[in-house]
Amino acid sequence: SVLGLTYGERAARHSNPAARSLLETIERKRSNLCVSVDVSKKANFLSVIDAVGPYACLIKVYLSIIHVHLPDMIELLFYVLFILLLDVCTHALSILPLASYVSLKTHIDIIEDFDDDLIKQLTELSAKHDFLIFEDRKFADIGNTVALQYSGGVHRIASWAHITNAHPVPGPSIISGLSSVGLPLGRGLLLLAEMSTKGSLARGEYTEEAVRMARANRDFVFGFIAQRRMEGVGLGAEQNEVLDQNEDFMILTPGVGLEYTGDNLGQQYNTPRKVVLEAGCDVIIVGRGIYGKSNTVNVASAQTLAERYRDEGWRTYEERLKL
Ligand code: 5IU
Repeated sequence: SVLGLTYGERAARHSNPAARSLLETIERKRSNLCVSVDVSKKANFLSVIDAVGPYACLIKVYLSIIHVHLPDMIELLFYVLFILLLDVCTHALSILPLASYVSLKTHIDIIEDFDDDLIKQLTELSAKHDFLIFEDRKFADIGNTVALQYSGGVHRIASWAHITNAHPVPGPSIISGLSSVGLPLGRGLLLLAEMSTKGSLARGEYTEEAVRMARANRDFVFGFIAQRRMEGVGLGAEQNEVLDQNEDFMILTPGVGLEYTGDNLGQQYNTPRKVVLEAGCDVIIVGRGIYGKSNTVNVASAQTLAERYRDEGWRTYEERLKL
């Protein structure tokens, strides 16, 4: 089984460049820790990443929670108003007979207005500390829309994020849309097969379908956000499906904490030990367990905790190898 192999040995089993590079980074840095930086102020965001970078193989970000600067915001508002006005006019003309119904739908993410400095600094930190960047965008729309969201808009995610993720809910077309942008750039995709939250609907047949979708797209989808390994999942005897011995999906697992069991908004935590040893996951994703819960980020303590999670994750992996 995959669990008997080292991360380095598994790198050669992946054709996707982002997957290979992640596995090599894990091996080189002896770290299976991904730090999740859900910090909304640019200065804090960058200083946490600079502090924890040496201990992480991967940094997970979600750039939409970074506040837009005020001047940008005003410009953005004018732009949105202009688009809305245009949309109202065209809608009003075309659906005049149905005048009671005017609907507007925008994707604010695909509007061009962004200061690239944050991306520049993030990319510099990624080179300085030797980690990959994972934008936790959780795409969930039709293929055409996600391709636009991934390539363009404010954040131009595909241009800097080595890895991103998507909900399987729209079906295989979401992978086609994203891979049309990401594959030529050497990017990789994770599917959200399960969630860590209480009452999650991503279970049972939904999870099985997610794994089947990934199997059909192994050049681009190299793993899952999940709480356990997926080797046997979605293989039905009735369809004569057997496990391909070369299959090696990476499992990246959020909901990891040493101290807490959850928060008051449905998050549930497991220890690194449980996640890596019992559930056989490959990368632990840790956020508030490292950068804390308050608005004022304590960089020194984030650094100490990142080191602690890295050591715990790596020790447990070495223990797993010996099983
Ligand atoms: N995240 C989860 N659970 C999931 C998925 C994503 O916690 O099932 I999918 C994200 C949310 C947050 C990070 O960005 O992982 C976990 O942060 P904390 O360690 O602070 O709970």
